[in-house]
Amino acid sequence: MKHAAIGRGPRSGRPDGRRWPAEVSLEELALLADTAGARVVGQTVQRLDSQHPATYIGKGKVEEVASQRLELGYTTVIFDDELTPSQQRNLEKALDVKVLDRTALILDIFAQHARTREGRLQVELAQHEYILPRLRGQWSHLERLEGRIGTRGPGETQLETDRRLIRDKISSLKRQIEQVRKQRALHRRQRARQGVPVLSLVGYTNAGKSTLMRALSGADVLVEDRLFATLDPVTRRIRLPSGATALLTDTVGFIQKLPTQLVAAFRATLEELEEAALLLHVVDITHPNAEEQARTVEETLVELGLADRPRVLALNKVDLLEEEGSGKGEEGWRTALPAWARGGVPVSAAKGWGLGELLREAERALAAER
Ligand SMILES: Nc1nc2c(ncn2[C@@H]2O[C@H](COP(=O)(O)OP(=O)(O)OP(=O)(O)O)[C@@H](O)[C@H]2O)c(=O)[nH]1
Ligand SMILES: [Mg+2]
Repeated sequence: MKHAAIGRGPRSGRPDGRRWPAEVSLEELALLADTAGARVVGQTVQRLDSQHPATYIGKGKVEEVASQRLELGYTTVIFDDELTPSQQRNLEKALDVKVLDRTALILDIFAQHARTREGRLQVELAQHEYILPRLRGQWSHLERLEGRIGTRGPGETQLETDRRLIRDKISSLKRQIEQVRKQRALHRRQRARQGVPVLSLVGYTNAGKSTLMRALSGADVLVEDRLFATLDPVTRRIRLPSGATALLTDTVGFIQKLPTQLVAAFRATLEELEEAALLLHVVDITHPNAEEQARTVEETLVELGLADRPRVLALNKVDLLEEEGSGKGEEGWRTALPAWARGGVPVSAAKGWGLGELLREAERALAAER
């Protein structure tokens, strides 16, 4: 599959548009496309004060993209934002290729990667909710959807039948997810009774949460240089420096412009964070947008109602800083840390550096909370 990616300029009216230059966000979209198995053959940005109601980008831009079709040979165009169903339809008509938005792309990645039953249920729900307003009796572009098994009701068109089937499916998925949530809530209460504090790893996708999970607990979790490697939560028992035990959980990473449908769908999983006595916020301190990523995570935590939770900032991948610092050693990169990150604990999950200090800091924060 070949993709062209399109982003909108910084005057986009989105609250995070200022901090995330369109080009940076577009690079991230390219990584997402790569994770989904596509090859990016071209990118373009248009600076607009507001999106075009019918086609998101302006008419001239649509023509420009259409005119590059032969040269680039793209088969799909991905927009770095959420498109309305009618914008998507109009663009597909005008460009005569499949048009996806950021939400559809992330949904696709999640569908490919979710392994556990509840993970799959949550993705399926988000997919069905995404597709419902976009249904128009033609091909539906998330093909995993179990098409038209349709026993058509009296006087129903195929489209109405499809809509009804999808609504039924959504209700059934919601019921199943509700059961999962109840089970999880029960487990949480049981664990809370045991009085073992839960430390939850949170952070931007690819920050190194699973690597840290591995380093701290020995858990054989998946680590990959890829966005959204982890979707299903994992919990392991660890020992704190004082000798006390704690539970450590690893879960799905956050990303800017995380589709609202996914936040809602992943509630059952993200609710695991509710029992966290402490959040270990993992930042890839070597990433050019580390600060924006950290802020996105903080904002997502606020949205999830976790603003008050004590947290420790783990500044991960400092081994890479040391390499860059060409032998100046620890002092070299310590002083190179940006001001916003000064309160954090420098660690290297890959090399096992700073883990003792991180856990000591975690215990201090836990004690202060009590
Ligand atoms: N150099 C270096 N690389 C690291 C370190 N920690 C993690 N990585 C690499 O960063 C990439 C992402 O690591 P993961 O542990 O999968 O990151 P994650 O936060 O769990 O990512 P998602 O589950 O995809 O959200 C992998 O290629 C890791 O090998 C570190 O301390 N140093
Ligand atoms: Mg992970």
